[in-house]
Amino acid sequence: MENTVYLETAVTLAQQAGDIIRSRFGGDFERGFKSGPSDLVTEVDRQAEDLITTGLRAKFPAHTVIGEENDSTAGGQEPGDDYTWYVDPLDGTTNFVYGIPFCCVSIGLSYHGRLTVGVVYDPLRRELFTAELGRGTCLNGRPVRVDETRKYLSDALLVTGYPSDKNYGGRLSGLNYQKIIASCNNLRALGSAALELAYISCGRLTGIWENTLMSWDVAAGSLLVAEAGGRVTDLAGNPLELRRYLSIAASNGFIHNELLQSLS
Ligand code: 2AM
Ligand code: CA
Repeated sequence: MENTVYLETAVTLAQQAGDIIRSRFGGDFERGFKSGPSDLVTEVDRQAEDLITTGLRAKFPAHTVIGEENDSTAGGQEPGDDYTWYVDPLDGTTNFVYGIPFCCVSIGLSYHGRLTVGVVYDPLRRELFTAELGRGTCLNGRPVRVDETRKYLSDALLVTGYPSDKNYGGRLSGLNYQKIIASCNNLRALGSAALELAYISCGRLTGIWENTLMSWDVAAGSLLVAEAGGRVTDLAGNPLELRRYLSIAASNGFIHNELLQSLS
């Protein structure tokens, strides 16, 4: 019951932040760099995050709020004992800056380290993905499931991404892309991990892996996948831990072991 209040708040704030993103998409905005020239941030990221974190802190003052652009510990902050919010105000910033319409707002909530609420909102298509622990995943209010027709990696449409923080690019070198591409149906890199996870939850994509993401990139999306009947682990097959530079594999479940094997 209480989770419903949290979900409703997250939905309202995600939609308000999404309104800002939609109104600024394709226009002029101030931009800057974080770890280097590929690691972009804009005034829109900051405005959207301020709106969400201010709204969450006003409504739930005892909760911890971890946001991408105000993260004083660079993702190293420990989750609060009780409720911790993970906010990515604009996931897919590079797409946004280049005018590619694939980005979203992502808001997740954990309680004692367990994800309980997830919201991913694509403001450009007005697609709202929501999940509550134990109550399934919805797209614009209608229940969705992962793709249960593709049972083998050879049928799977996979997606991955590349770190914009070049210090972590070395993590890609252990992967045999040729082997992975040969073993699946095809591979995409769409540029927003949160929205890619949402696409797995409604069956548009079959599986994802990445190995340099932050908690706010995956918190909401991983609950969407799990609640839609899919499976989420790290690349070693262990339960996902929301920490900095995490690795993630998420899928419809059927292909999961094959996916992990092809990445090892
Ligand atoms: P962003 O758009 O908010 O930066 C692309 O594959 C995905 O990786 C996007 O979700 C992107 O989030 C994320 N990403 C890229 N570089 C990152 C970094 N240095 N830290 C955390 N997430 C990153
Ligand atoms: Ca992000």
